[in-house]
Amino acid sequence: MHSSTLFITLAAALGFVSAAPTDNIYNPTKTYSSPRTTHTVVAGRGGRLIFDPDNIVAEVGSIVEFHFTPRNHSVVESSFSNPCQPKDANSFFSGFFPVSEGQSAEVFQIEVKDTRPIWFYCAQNNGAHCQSGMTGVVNQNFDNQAFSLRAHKELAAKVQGPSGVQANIQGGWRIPNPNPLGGF
Ligand SMILES: [Cu+2]
Repeated sequence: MHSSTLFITLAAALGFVSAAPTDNIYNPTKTYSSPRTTHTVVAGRGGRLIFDPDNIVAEVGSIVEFHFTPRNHSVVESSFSNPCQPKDANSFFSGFFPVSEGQSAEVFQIEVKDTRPIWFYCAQNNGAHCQSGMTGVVNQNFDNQAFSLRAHKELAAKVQGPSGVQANIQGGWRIPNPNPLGGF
């Protein structure tokens, strides 16, 4: 064992130093050592009940940024097998974005924290958006078609009753659109 490592190990064992804080909280004001990739998703593009794209491949550490076009869309994290409902109490929720034309002044960003699939839907019940096709996934398991986005959409189409929402906006960052002139 290297002597400095031994010292740290001994010091830690004796309570002289605490474990280094883990940096797993996104801080937009912080400078990261490498640029973060941002994947843009448009909710309701062309007036359709879709996320475009709805099947996203994103590396760990990248950002998925949702933009919202007319109607009153949202995005909520769900699970493969229980579409149109939040996965759990910690599932991200963007809130709703009433938009009459163009796109929302704010966007909702989430961070891809690991390689597991992230399922999501729009919780707008006026028009049954989730059941009508507003579902999507980040990092689908392409090796197992039993858990494909297509299979998820088939499950979602069968959901009876309203889609679930969260009580609060959470699990991401609702911020002014960083590229308002991007257009769609
Ligand atoms: Cu919607």
